[in-house]
Amino acid sequence: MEVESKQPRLSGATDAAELRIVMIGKTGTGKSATGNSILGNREFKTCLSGSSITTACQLGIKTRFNRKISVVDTPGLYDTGMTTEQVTTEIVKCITMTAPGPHAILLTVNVGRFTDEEHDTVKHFVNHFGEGMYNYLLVVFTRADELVKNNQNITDYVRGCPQSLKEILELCHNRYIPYDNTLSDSRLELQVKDLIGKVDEMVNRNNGNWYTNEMYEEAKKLMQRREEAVKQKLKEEEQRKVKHLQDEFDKQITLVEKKQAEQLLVQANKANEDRVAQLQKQMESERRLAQQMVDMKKEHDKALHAALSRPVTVTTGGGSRCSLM
Ligand SMILES: Nc1nc2c(ncn2[C@@H]2O[C@H](COP(=O)(O)OP(=O)(O)OP(=O)(O)O)[C@@H](O)[C@H]2O)c(=O)[nH]1
Ligand SMILES: [Mg+2]
Repeated sequence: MEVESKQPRLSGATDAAELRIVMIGKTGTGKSATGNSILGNREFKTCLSGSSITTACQLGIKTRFNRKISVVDTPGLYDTGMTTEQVTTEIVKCITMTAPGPHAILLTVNVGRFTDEEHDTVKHFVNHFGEGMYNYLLVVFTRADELVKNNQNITDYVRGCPQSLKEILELCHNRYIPYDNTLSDSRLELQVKDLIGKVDEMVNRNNGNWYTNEMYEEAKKLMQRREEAVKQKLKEEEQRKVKHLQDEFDKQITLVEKKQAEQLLVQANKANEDRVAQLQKQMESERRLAQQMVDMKKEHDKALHAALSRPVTVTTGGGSRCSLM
């Protein structure tokens, strides 16, 4: 994705007096209002409604406190009516709009409940801008007036804030500032000076360096590599699932085939047994028949023998009888 902007760019002057700031955060957390207070005029549109007002990056430049201050206001994430991808494409423009890069990335967070969406917002930016962005991050706790109303101070608030927020604060070296956009002009100006002081401390810590386009390109490559790795992992998982299903299917088929073969064997055995029984029956009846014939032959022979052994009496003409032996 090529980073480009139709907005006017800074001349590229990078003297110490210059300060380039990018506002990021969830929708409605006060990015535009805070950007306006830093510039000291109503450069960006803000609104009371919960839905997103800022839909495109906008650059405001003002010379204030002897500094050339440029602020890029960005669209918020969530409740924007735009997809996260669309918002990200737009937000990425903030880097070229602050060319050669922003000294500070101000993350606005409303004091109060730090939601999962707020946490995801930060993670989303870190995914796109890389872990290196923490070096340039300052958390601006907007709606600090509510802390005052609740007799709370920022230290207590941070001490009691969710672990996910504490982790973010730790990663950006505990750089945060309470911020009240409802203050009167004079007090607002003092607050802006405090904020700029914090930003300057951060710039010093970064040896005067700023977040650069190269860092972004590096983060983009890293993200692409991560996405590729995730895609590859998903693909491998999918292939593993398909293979597992195929193996299961083959196993079932083998089982069915084995069962069928067993059934056929049982049937064949049964048919064999029937056939053997039938043959045995047939052989038995044939044996009985043969026995009968033997018996009959015996009877016949016996009768013949008896007949032959009886003396034959022949009556002669004289009335005498003689026996033939
Ligand atoms: N009470 C109070 N209200 C604030 C403060 N900061 C901002 N607001 C209000 O919160 C609302 C949202 O502020 P915006 O500056 O428009 O918020 P945003 O982050 O730019 O919102 P999107 O452009 O929609 O992403 C507005 O009504 C502001 O007046 C603050 O410190 N205290
Ligand atoms: Mg806005």
